[in-house]
Amino acid sequence: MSYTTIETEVHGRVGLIRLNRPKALNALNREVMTELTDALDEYDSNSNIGAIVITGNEKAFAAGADIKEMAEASSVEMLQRDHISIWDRIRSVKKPIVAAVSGWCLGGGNELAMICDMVVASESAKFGQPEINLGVIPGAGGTQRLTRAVGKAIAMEMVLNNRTLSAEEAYQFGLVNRVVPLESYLDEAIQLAAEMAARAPVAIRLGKEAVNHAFESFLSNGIADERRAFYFLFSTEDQKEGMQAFIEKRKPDWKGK
Ligand code: DAK
Repeated sequence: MSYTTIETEVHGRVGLIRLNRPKALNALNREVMTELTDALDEYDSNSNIGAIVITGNEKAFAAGADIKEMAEASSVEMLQRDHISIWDRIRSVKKPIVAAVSGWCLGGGNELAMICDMVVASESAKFGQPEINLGVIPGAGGTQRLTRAVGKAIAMEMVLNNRTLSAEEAYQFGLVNRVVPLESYLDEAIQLAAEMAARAPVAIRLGKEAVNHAFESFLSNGIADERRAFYFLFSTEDQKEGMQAFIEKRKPDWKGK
């Protein structure tokens, strides 16, 4: 499929999506969001792809939702644009997604990074939820995911007082997995995704689901779901292969079955 506001590339078993509106600092307009979710769906249903990387450019991962597109919208118009179902589509992607973040990662851009499963940041990455400057609050899960990631104190400062985190701070507060030099952040993200893409596919899918449950449900529900998934994995060929390979001191040959 060909796109106008994103670019896609395949690196082995990793599907890369690059947001590509550099003049607007990759602001997430409706076209970007539609193309992004189409590309994610395509990778998610392609058995040759095991993990996905979303990136922007060195200056901006994404500076938020497109302010120019929503400035004049009424509440009902915003509701009718059905942003929520688009964000839900991203949330329902089964394969692991790594965000490779450099430069501005603001508002909806930070919400996009947080909906990914891991974040690799360049040293120049800057994270924030500046919606308060526009007289609104985060609208795509920002207040919820951010608070769970960085804790109440820092989330309050970011949401209520536009505190921006440097890459190093974002790492200290648990918002990102690692901070690496600018020259290598994308390669590191692709490498991390490639490592997951080489692992047992069914276990990767259920592991992602189970960790997400910790964010989205009470502890007891999450633990019950995790246990069900754990027992279920003992009906897969990959579990047999993985444990046998360990015993035989060889690399497992995953079948995704
Ligand atoms: N939207 C539209 N255009 C943007 C933009 C944005 N978010 N951010 C930057 N741009 C554009 C600028 O207008 C400028 O365009 P031209 O004037 O050249 O045409 C170009 O990108 C370069 O920007 P600057 O000239 O401002 O560049 P600087 O380096 O001086 O400043 C900056 C960089 C990132 C500090 C600044 O651009 C900035 O403050 N940008 C806005 C950041 C922001 O407020 N982001 C939050 C947006 S609100 C929803 C879910 C989620 C959301 C909404 C709804 N639903 C589920 C309904 C999310 C909301 C948001 O993200």
